[in-house]
Amino acid sequence: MCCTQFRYFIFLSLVAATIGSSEVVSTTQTPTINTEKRLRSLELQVTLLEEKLTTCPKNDLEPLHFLTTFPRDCRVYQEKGAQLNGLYRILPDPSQDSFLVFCDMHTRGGGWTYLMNRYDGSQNFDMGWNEYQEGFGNLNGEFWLGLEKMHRLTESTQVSELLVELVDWDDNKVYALYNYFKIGGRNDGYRLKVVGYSGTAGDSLVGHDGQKFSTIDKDQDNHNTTHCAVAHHGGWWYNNCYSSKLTGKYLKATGANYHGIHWNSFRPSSTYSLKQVRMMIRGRELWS
Ligand SMILES: [Ca+2]
Repeated sequence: MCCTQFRYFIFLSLVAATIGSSEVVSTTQTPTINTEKRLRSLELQVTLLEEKLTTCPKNDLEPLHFLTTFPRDCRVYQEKGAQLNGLYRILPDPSQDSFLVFCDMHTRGGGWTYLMNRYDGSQNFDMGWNEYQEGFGNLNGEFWLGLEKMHRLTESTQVSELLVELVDWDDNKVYALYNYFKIGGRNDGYRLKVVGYSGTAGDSLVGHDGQKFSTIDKDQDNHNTTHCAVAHHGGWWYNNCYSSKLTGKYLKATGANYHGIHWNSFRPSSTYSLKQVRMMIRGRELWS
């Protein structure tokens, strides 16, 4: 079914939802349970149709800006009933443009927005500042979402938790969960704020707490004599230099010292490079 038809269905669903709302107002002062169910069902249908629309070519999506709003993040989509992993259009900040993200609706309760994903080495991560700022790769494959979007995502909620999932070449799977994660703005060098570790991977990220982001063409690390991103590959919140680095070269288990994908508390060897890594966040309000 083509995108135009989906748009038409969305329009009809919105009209139906509007009619349902009018009935609530005109027939009773307090909505009945059936009316609420009907509205929720229509809302879900609209959400699912919007989800299918995200697979349309970008040019075909532009006219959809007439839609008043998109959910803030993947967690809100999940609350509206979305159950499928895949691409969703979100709007963390209504004063700026919406954008696509990959949502995971199953892992550890679901509602996760991916920040990065690597599993086969198909995407080069030896990128400069502009690329790390704006994002690169394929959202349905390997990618880096981009520092600006990470900032907007973590600014839009009071609290974001971060989940890091790691797999080594023996297929051992571990995770690190942080109950507070935030990325500062452009003028603050996309500074990392991360605390509250739990999990099975060991904590190799809190040592980077408070650091600005560095790339091969921008040294904002804490090492006086080394440009860490040049020495070790991949942009990261380098300190002096790192205890984790998920943007290194994809080396298939072993390679040159300190060049690979590392999470030291999981696989400490400086020559060992991980097989699969991904980072995802989930927003929540302080009172939830
Ligand atoms: Ca330096």
